[in-house]
Amino acid sequence: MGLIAFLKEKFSKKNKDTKVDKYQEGLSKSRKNFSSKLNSLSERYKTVNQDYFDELEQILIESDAGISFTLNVIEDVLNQSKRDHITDPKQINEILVDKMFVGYAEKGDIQNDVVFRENGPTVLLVVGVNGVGKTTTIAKLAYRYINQGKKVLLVAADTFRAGAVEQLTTWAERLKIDIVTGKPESDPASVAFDGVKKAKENNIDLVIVDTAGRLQTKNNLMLELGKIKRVMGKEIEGAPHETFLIVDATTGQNGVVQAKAFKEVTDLTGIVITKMDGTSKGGIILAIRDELGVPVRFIGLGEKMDDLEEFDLDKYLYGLCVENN
Ligand SMILES: Nc1nc2c(ncn2[C@@H]2O[C@H](COP(=O)(O)OP(=O)(O)O)[C@@H](O)[C@H]2O)c(=O)[nH]1
Ligand SMILES: [Mg+2]
Repeated sequence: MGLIAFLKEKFSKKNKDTKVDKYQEGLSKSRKNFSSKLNSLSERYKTVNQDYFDELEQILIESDAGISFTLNVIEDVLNQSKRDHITDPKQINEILVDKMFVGYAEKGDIQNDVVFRENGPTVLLVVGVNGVGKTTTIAKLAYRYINQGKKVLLVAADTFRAGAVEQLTTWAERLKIDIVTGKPESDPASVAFDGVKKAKENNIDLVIVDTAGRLQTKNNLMLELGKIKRVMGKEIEGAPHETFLIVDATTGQNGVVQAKAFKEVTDLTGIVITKMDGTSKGGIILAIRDELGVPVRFIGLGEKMDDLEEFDLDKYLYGLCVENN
C-alpha cells in the first residue's frame, strides 16, 4: 500500500482514534494550493513526460519546499517511476508523497515533546527574530505542559522590544503561573540568571526563556545568546537543555535564511513553525528540515493557547496532499 492510501485509511472519518481535524483545518490554505495543483496536473496529462516532471517540480518549489529538497525528491520520483515503469500521473503523485515522507524522515531525528530531566528544572530557550511568534508560542507551550501537570516558570529575557515584557506578563497572568522579568533594556543574561535561580528554589519543572533574538549581525547574536546560555549553565547543569527556534511560515524562503543564520550561532534542538494556518505554502517545513536537519517539534495553527500541535509527519503530509474526504 502506498503512503496516500495508508494515510487515507489511518485518518478516515471512521477511524476516530487518530484525530487529524486541527491539521486539516490549519493546513487548508496550503492544501488548496498544493493538492489542487497536483490534481489538476494529473488530469491534464494522460501519461507522464519531461513536461510533467517540470511542472511537478514547479509545484513543489511554489509550495516553498526549497530548491534542494525539491530537486532530490523529483529525482527520486523519476528514478522509481523508470524502474517500475510507471507512467500514470496519479501513481506518480503517490510516489511523490512517499518520497516527501522519506525526504523529511531521513534528514535526522524525529522528536516532539520537550525532553524533561529526571531531577531539577528543564530549561527551554526560545529564539527567533521579532514577530515570528516567540511569545505566543511560549504561552502555548506553557499551557501544554501545565495541562500535563508540570510546574512552569516564564522568563522575560526579551528586554529590548518595548511591550515584550508586558505581553509575556499578561500570558503568565492568564495561565496563572510565575514570571521573572527585568527592567527595560536591562541585560537579558541577568534576567535569565534570576529566572534559573528562582526555578531551582521553587521546584520548577520547566523554565521557558523568551529572548529578543536580534539578528542585525551574527556576531552580536552569538555574543548575546552565548552569555545567556553561560549564566544559565552555571546555575543548572546542562542548561539550556532545549533551544527552540521559532520560524514564521508566512515568511517563506526568508524563514529558511533566518533558520540557517541561527543554526550557525547556536545549537538548536528543535524548530517550531508558526502561522501554518496563515500560509498557502506549507512546504516550508520540508525546506527547513532539509537545510537544518533539526526536527520540527511543534507547529502553530492559530493565535489561541491551544493552537499548537506536535509535529506529525503523517498528519502533515495528509493535511498538505490529500483533499478532504
Ligand atoms: N495565525 C497565527 N498567528 C500567530 C501564530 N503564532 C503567533 N501568531 C501571531 O503573530 C504575532 C506575533 O507574535 P509574537 O508572539 O508577539 O511574536 P514575537 O515577536 O516573536 O514574540 C501575534 O499577533 C500572534 O498572535 C500562529 O500560529 N498562527
Ligand atoms: Mg515576543
